[in-house]
Amino acid sequence: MTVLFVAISCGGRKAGTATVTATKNTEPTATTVEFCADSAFSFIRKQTCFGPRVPNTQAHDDCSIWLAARLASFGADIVLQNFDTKTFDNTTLKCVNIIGSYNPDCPTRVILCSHWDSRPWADNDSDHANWKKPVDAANDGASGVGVILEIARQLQKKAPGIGVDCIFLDAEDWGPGPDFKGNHLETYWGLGTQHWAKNPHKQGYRARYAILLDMVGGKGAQFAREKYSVMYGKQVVDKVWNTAASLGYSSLFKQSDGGYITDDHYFINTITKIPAIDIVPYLPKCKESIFGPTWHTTQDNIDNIDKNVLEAVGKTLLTVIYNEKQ
Ligand code: AHN
Ligand code: ZN
Repeated sequence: MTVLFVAISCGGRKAGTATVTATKNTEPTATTVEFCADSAFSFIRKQTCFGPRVPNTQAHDDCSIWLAARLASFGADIVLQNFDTKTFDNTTLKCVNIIGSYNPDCPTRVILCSHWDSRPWADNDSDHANWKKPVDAANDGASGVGVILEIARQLQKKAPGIGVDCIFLDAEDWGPGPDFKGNHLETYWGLGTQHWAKNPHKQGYRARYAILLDMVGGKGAQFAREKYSVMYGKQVVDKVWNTAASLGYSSLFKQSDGGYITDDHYFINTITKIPAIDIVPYLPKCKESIFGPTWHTTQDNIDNIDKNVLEAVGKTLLTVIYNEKQ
């Protein structure tokens, strides 16, 4: 019987000793879960130091190698998914989705994902002269990746009871801007996710749910219950928002409705049917954008990242993961 127990467990706790399981019923809390915001911040700064990670550039190439190496250094099993994709403006992009797995053989899995590419144009900038410049994308790209990398570092120190897949998705942000005259299609966004969803990195891949982190480091960020997330994964939204509240983060994770956001989670939901939610800012009173003042501007740089926001998101998600049982 011990063999069966070992076969269905994913590691993290020692098999076979009744005393261990009996004393393991304390739920993780903000004080027991470790997440270093300085570390997450340094992972964000490192990405921005490559320059804008726009597909088909050297910075994009260099950063992809660093991300895969970093994830591997934290003990994840790595799959690199290389692919070409075509944008709304008929550009062919050479792309890579980067997947790092913990407890790879465990059938019960959770996905943490974020796009890692940078938008090629700062076309929401108040200064028109900046509209053709690329975005540093400290928040819109690097922040989610930085938080996930720090979570990965913690997962190596303390294994979760389930499988976790960290997925860095490419080519999210090459959607049409305000000058575009044609039909706005949702499929112009999230090109890397659409590729992964149609070609999962493992045959027959399934997960319990997916959590997307998009722009999780901006000063003044607030996260409302995004509407596609509620539509497809209400229980996951409840779990994450309730966990955040239990840790004292209800001023960031608001119990109010956001909008419908076309983002990577939309394609995970519609293509794979894995329930996927989006942690994305919703600031309806912000004059520049509902995503915050730096969205698709030259101001989306490391100076506008708030470590307290990184910490709230990181601790919430690590707590959710450590509470997950098979
Ligand atoms: C739209 O603006 C339609 N979707 C936002 C998706 C996005 C862009 N996330 C980050 N950058
Ligand atoms: Zn963007």
